[in-house]
Amino acid sequence: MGISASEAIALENQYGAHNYHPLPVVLAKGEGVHVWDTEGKRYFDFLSAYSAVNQGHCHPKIVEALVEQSKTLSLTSRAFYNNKLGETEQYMAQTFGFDKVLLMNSGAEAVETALKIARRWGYEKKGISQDDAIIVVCEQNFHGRTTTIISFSSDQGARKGFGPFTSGFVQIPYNDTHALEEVLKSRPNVIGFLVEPIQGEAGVHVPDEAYLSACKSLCKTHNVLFIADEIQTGIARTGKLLATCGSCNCSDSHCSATPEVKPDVLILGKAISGGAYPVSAVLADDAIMEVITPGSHGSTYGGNPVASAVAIAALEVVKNEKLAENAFRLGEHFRKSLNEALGTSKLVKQIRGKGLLNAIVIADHPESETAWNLCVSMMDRGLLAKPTHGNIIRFAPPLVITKEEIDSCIQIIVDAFTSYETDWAPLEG
Ligand code: IF1
Repeated sequence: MGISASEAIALENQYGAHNYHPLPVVLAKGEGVHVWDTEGKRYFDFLSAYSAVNQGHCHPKIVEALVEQSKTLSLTSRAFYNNKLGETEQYMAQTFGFDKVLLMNSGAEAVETALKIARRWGYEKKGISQDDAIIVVCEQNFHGRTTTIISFSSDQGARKGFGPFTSGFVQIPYNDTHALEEVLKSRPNVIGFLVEPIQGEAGVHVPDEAYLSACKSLCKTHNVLFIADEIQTGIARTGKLLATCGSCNCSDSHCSATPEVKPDVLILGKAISGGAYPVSAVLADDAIMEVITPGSHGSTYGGNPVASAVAIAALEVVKNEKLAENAFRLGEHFRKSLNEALGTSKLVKQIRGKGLLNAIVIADHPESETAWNLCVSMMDRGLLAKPTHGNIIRFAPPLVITKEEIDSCIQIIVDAFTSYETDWAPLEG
């Protein structure tokens, strides 16, 4: 018998920094779309570790790659070549349609890497004077938690007390091509536009259909790099291999691969390794990636043999199990079913999303406990989801979920909302 839930929570409380406020559940096992707590209760996981476990928990093919490579050669550093990195770089470059790949570990590291590449490109290729480069970002962005990245965050909770901040960033409203055009016209030193194809953390904000292609063409007109952060939206989450789905080579029949939306710089993370090992990547063509020269960037673990083996296995699962097509089909079904069942509920302000990245906006104040209480109620019924920004509940199951399983989950969600609504009133003010 392992540690009890209360013991696990007490230990984290005493010995761990308090940088999260988890739901009161202690998980001990994961398999596919399910996780089990320390008492053996089973849940549907509707967070997927923030879309890192798209392939399902502990996917056997990914675990096998992790174990076998770990027993053979785990870490060499890049001071020497190894027999796994080159084939992984080739596999990723060809899968996503770019010349070059730079492997890192966390998503934030990959974002930082992309910013450095963009800045150096701005000085060496666009001719901006040193240290004058500007990168445009969107309000309500989430790109990670390093000091430079929070320097351009609009979330005071992520910034407070962490200054001084890095300069060289300008914020514009999301989903506003006019705002982007204005800043590109007025600021000649802009060298990049960093954007999430869907703003995940902000609450699953899906932009207008033409937004990304309009941004791409504005960037082209003004010789600015279009930098897509697909750390959360990538790897089949939104129903296509990439939410930008430029000239990628995915086999999905519905993929409207439109080359004009191909980013100049693509940032991946999370599900690129299926939740088994931290892997992130920056992809770009030679004319951009060649600004990176020996000694100008690196990482102890970046692109190590285990990361390489796990990433290939994880991407193979996405392709072989047609996860993008499943996400597309079941995402449509999920939103349609919830709208039919909860569209008139007083509790629901909006149901939105793309593929299996969805959210319900609760018709209550962000300061209210309603979203949290609904998540506790769903937890009691066997489904784990978490609120973001107070009144928005994100629903993002592993993409291996079946129609039968998602129908069971829809029932759990509807039951929780329906029973909660009977004696609920919105927070005053
Ligand atoms: C937390 C959020 C999600 C990301 C995008 C970069 C990163 C993330 C679009 C950085 C990471 C994670 C981080 C985690 C919670 C989670 C999250 F709520 F914070 F924003 F998913 F929405 N770009 N997102 O979503 O990647 O360095 O974490 O590997 O920090 O609480 P990372």
